[in-house]
Amino acid sequence: MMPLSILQQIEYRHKSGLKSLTLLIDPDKFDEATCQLYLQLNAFESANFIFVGGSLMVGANMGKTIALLKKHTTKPIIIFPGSSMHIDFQADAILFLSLISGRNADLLIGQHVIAAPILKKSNLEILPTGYMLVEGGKQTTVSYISNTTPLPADKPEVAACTAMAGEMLGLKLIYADAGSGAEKAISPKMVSMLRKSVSLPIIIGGGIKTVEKAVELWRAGADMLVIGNAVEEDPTFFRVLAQKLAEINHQEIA
Ligand code: 1GP
Repeated sequence: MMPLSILQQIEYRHKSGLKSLTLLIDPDKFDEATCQLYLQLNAFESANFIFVGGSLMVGANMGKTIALLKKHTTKPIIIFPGSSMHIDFQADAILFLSLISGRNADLLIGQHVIAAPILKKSNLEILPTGYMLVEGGKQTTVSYISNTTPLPADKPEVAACTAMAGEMLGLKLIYADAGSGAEKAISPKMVSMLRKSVSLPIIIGGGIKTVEKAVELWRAGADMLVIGNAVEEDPTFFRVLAQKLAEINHQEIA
């Protein structure tokens, strides 16, 4: 049997009610020592998927980071790009993000046109993703860099309509993000409204710092949670979260 593609894996988990946990690696903050620490703490093996990237990377560390990860884990490595400059052929897949919460044509379609011929020549799996920025209590790097206004946190119906439009346009995943280091994660109310509005897998990230918050979001209907800052601050957090996830998934499939 052919192995499942990454999109098929995400869709399979979504249809089976299996929740997922993704470790976000920021190449600017990742080196050999951090890699060793994460290995000791079993962080890579605790993740279902690994995202690499961010909206602003000051060092040219993408290639080095992916090479290091590839040496130590077989988990799917997915590029989370800030622009068409962040393509690296060593990864397994790339989130082909269209920033559907914004009205910046460059991030809706412009960067994609530049990236398309490069991606066509690569073996990277393309994951067409409707990316929605949601207000998270303070201006995050991504809202500044993208020059877009995030969706209001207290208007879940606007987020729901945006996700619906993304699904109708044929996008395969919806990623709602309060932005890296957000003060407030996306509310369970918004997640549950998204869940009722689309049948696509839903990815949620930004500002998730506690196990309680993560459980709330999974229960509200998120399929995958993306954790970056909280692991950088306390690398043991990821394992604790993964243990909770194992419990939840066991309950779901029992
Ligand atoms: C950011 O969704 C990710 O784009 C993760 O955010 O770093 O706040 O966990 P954090």
